[in-house]
Amino acid sequence: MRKKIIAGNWKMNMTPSEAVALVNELKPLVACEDADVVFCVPAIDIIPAVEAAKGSNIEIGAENMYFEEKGAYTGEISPNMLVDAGVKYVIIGHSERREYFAETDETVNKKVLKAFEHNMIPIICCGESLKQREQGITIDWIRQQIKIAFLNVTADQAKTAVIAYEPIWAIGTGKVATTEQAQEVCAAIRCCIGEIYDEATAEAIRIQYGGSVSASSAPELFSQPDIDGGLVGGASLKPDFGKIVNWH
Ligand code: G2H
Repeated sequence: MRKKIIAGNWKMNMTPSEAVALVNELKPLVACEDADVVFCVPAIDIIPAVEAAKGSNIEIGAENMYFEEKGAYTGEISPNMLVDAGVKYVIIGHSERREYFAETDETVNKKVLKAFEHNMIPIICCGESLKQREQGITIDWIRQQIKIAFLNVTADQAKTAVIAYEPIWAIGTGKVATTEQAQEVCAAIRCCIGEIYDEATAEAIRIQYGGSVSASSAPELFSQPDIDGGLVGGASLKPDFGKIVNWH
């Protein structure tokens, strides 16, 4: 039985003082024993958010990370910096990073390997555009993203990973994929992991749905056999996030 994982992705929102206020506001609302609750926050909010979340069930995650250890990479954040700040989860390859910051399947793979090397859990994003969905190549596209993201990742590492399926056309648009569409792709992802590794790895890995998840859409989505929770953007900044975490 896989434990659900509900993660907020704050994106580029919240100053450090706003972050502290939001963690304090949401802390009692997201209390929950049967799901892992993660707030992925902007880099500058990590340290105050970790401090504010102390004593609660909230884990603080990062929204991105560089794949080198240290050096002349102006503006980047290293894995060690995140670990030292108290980060356990890191989002890798969100479609906004792929679109605006030129991330590729190859850089995603490098970051995934680096996250595991530092004992962090990557939340690995994949998803198709509207054009790809209309062309009928969604599953092929996602399978390719997954195969490259997991190159050289061991089965033991893969078992602990989180994959977030986020159809790009559903991100921040208010258009949620239908439950059937989300379940179909999440099942295909699990099948692909089974082909790369084995049945036990496919059964262990957690797969989230992301894209305009709300308190009203969460219960049906999260009840699907292959959907193990959600990566939540806009709604993770509001008290509604408590309802999403406690969806059942
Ligand atoms: C998709 C999601 C969080 P939203 O990007 O990763 O954001 O819920 O606002 O669509």
